[in-house]
Amino acid sequence: AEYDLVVRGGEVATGFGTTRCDIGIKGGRIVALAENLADGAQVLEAGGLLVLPGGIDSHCHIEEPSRGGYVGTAGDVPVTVNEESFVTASTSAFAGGTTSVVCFVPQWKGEGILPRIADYEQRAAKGMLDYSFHQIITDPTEDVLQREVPQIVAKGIRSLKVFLTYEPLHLSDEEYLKVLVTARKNGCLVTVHCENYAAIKWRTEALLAAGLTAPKYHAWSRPPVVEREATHRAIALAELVDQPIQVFHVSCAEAAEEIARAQHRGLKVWGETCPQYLTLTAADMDRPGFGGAAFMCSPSPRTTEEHARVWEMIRRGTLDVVTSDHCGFSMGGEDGKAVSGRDAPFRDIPNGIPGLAARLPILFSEGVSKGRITLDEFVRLTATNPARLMGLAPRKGMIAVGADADLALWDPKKQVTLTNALMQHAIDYTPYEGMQVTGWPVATVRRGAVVMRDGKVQAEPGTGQFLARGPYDYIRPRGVLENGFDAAPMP
Ligand code: DUC
Ligand code: ZN
Ligand code: ZN
Ligand code: ZN
Repeated sequence: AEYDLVVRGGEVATGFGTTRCDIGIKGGRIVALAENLADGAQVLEAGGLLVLPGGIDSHCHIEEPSRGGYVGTAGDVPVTVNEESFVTASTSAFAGGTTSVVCFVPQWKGEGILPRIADYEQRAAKGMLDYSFHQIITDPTEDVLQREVPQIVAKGIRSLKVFLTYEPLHLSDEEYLKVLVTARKNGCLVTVHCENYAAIKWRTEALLAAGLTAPKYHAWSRPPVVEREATHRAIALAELVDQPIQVFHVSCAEAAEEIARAQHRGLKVWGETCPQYLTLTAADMDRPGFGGAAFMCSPSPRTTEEHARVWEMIRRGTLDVVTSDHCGFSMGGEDGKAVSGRDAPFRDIPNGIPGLAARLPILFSEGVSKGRITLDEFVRLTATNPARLMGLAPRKGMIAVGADADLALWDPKKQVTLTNALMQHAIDYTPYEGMQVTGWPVATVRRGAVVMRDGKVQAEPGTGQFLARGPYDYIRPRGVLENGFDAAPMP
């Protein structure tokens, strides 16, 4: 046969508009887009279905080793590894129509980055998803910045991730500036978790001193103002250095407005949000006992009024990427949410929720099915834009001749009630249990292989590929410098 696989008769949402055609696939790539293609060795009938680029989830925490990573407590915390492995994450992602991820390599204070990356490369290679990495920087020593960062860039890692909060992870302004300068010199994007460390610490201590320790006080410890302030500061320092950044997981309009202002001034600043900031609220954390921990992530879920404002920021294009920030901790067991006990104060409960499989169905249902965004916008938010911003395009994130044949076949009418079983992840719950969605992935194709059909995932562990990223235009500095003085000259 001329093709290994033909996807026939679907409504194809390419990332640049929608058209009805067949897709011819050979050697893992798309080689033809036309009507009435000849048969392939294998045929997927897509009549009545949408055909989308496989989802790109450019922000997820998978099998991430950490030392007290996502709790607010200082001091000696045992080393744990995120229980979502690359194999379970791949299964979950394929079940939800996602085919590539960008996940995180940690750095522990007092150590370099190269030893961790060697470990993490081995872990990731065991999965089925295609993957790239963001390198977290928590200890920007001269050796890390001058010697190690150029080496990870040479490996094809083009994004550095920094935290402006979390006890063992946060950077001072001085440290953040150093990372921005290093990124500029080496041609990397900087991604930023924007919340004010000192403000959250002060409020948390006051809450705990007042006996307000239940999960719902997590939201009280970090209101929108701490996110807005850190977003403003992250942008201002990036402007000073002339370094492109992406602000991660924007939860509220006032933070998004900082991004909009920066974009209006022509800065290379992008904003991401996640389904939790469109569907979950602080009230979800307000339930008896430990139950509220299931919804605890940072930034905190807000209110239904805020959801509408975040949608508006998506509609305006201020927020142009939607990721899961998948960071799962099981409710049961001893290493998950209850690592410090089931009556631990909110400060000691790990932050993060699982969402790899739920991301596309929730955004499609809340967005396209409910008429808030178009199908085209949905594809750009979940695949095309993240692929372009992360330097994975045109290989990933679009349906085009020459691109990898990564596809999600989507039934736009199918009504599904979300359950944990449907998520097919390693975590023992989903925060979206019982949510009704309209629209569901019925098949997933990764580089031409049908890896999911009707919910059944079939892929050999170890078949995921590392996606090396070269230099790319998106993240080139603007060349606009205060006083015309280049304090961070590029080689
Ligand atoms: N927020 C979370 O909720 N989990 C992981 C890291 C983060 O920033
Ligand atoms: Zn974060
Ligand atoms: Zn401001
Ligand atoms: Zn995250």
